[in-house]
Amino acid sequence: MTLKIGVIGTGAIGQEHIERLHNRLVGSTVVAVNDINLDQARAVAVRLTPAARVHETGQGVVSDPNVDAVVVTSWGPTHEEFVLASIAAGKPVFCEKPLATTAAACLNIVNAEVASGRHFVQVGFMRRYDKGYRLLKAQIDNGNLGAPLMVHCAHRNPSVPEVYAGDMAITDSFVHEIDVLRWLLDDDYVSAQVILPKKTRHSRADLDDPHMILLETAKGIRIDVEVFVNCPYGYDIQCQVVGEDGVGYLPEPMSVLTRKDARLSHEILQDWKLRFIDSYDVELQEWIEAVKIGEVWGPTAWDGYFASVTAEACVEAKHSGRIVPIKIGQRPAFYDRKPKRAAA
Ligand code: NAI
Ligand code: ISE
Repeated sequence: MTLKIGVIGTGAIGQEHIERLHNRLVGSTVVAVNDINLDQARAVAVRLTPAARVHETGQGVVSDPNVDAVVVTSWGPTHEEFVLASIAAGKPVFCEKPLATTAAACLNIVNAEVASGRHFVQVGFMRRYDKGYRLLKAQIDNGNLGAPLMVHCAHRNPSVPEVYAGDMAITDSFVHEIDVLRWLLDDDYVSAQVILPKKTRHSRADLDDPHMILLETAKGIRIDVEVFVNCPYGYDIQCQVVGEDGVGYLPEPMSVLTRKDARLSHEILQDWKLRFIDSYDVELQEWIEAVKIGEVWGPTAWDGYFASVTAEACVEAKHSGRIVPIKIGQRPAFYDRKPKRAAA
């Protein structure tokens, strides 16, 4: 069976996902698309998936009887509406991160999914599918590093688009570390603190950049993350786990070492598209396979909610200058289940 997918949002990652879902991965085809910028949606359809129907609205994609499952790749503030509509229509939905832009909106999704009695939602936290993070997690889980004590990370982007505003360094970028470190350490967060170092001259006037974010986990592990989104040299994701017995490093992306012009050098990637290309492929291939057997085993709506609560605490910490406690209610038993194939 070929899974027929409708995609809402044909911008940067929408185009990437349409291309992989339609042309590269096995067992899926894109049959419907929409973007609020209809001209763009039409142009993307012509280029990548000519037979797809271009809908005037995202809701049209969700209710299209030809669509088996929905992929949401529109801007964050639109996610809640399209994910709730997919749940109401009884269709599995893969939603890019963040699940929604407020914790309250994420909770609405959690509540709707729990009330539906079925697991419909997967959030696009693709780092859980990255080979490097998986190898690092194996080192932690098999005890080779001893008990983790500290984690040092960096999340560097060379630049950000105009729509990137306000506290998106936390809610849109750092949200990846929030999710992947919780998964890596199998731990929850209890407090957040944010420090603003001297601002870079490369940043727009309305953005704070960089940020230093400190998290404390329930087990007492201390995490520091530098988020620097106008880092001129490139896209660079670093993670170092310091354990009682050893230190584990996230592997660098593979690249050829060259000797040229009196230099030894490695290429540095310039964006997330190439840095995580394999992770997106694995993430969506596993999602296709899960959906086909009526399952969802990737990051859940609860994980999306947890990330959003943590991000909100970080935003409060940034603006208040205080250490903010992170309090999350009891996880519904609905999310305790062990999926048939717990991939991530
Ligand atoms: P983008 O701005 O390139 O594309 C978003 C598209 O959504 C635009 O074409 C816009 O016109 C469309 N859109 C906005 N409102 C809409 C509505 N009501 N209905 C239909 N379409 C609408 O942004 P980008 O970079 O593609 O990001 C999209 C989402 O994907 C964001 O949530 C972002 O955080 C996430 N993302 C995830 C990445 C990852 O590594 N997992 C990487 C990049 C983005
Ligand atoms: C972007 O939206 C992504 O999700 C990328 O993975 C992240 O590195 C970048 O900072 C975000 O803006």
